[in-house]
Amino acid sequence: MTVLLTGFAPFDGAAANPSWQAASLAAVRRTDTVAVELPCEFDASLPALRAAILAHRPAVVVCAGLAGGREHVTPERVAINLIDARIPDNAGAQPVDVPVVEGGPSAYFTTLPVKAAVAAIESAGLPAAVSYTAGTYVCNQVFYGLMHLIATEFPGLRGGFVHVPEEARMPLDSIARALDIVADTALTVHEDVATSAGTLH
Ligand code: PCA
Repeated sequence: MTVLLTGFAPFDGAAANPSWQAASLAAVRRTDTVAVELPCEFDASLPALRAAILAHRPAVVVCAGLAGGREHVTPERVAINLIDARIPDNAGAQPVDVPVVEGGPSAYFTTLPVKAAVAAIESAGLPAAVSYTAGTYVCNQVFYGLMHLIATEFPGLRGGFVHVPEEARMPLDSIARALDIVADTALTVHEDVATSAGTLH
């Protein structure tokens, strides 16, 4: 397998998580991709991700998560070494102001070509934007943990994170197509495009 796609289990009382539904849909449509569901639990998420990387030895890892309220598919650029959980995870843990990795760097940048991915998703007629925050919950933890695994154990692996909208805002089929495009872009574009995708606040 060349690509590992992950999505999350439902959390916060929801019945489903479109990140997992779309990741599994994208994987069945591709011949080079395996999809793995990660638990929405601070203690279990990164061991599950590491086990999946060891089991499948992918060239590219794209982790996806739900960002309720976002209207775009948003490839994330920056992972921060901070957990500040606003709600408990699925195991009841709610860590506040702790690092993802004790002693790790403050942040990591994605190694996915996020601007090229956004351009390609838009070319397919779907809304996309680069995001500069993955939050401070399990998604950012997994994103940071993935980049730390790449930095310390899996050099050469390309990886990053994509937040996706709720199904009410974007059909699962479209979310799956967007993840498919992110995977293809990661496999084919080795240097990101230099156009601006920055924000002003
Ligand atoms: N979204 C949450 C965690 C799991 C998910 O799909 C987040 O953005 O942190």
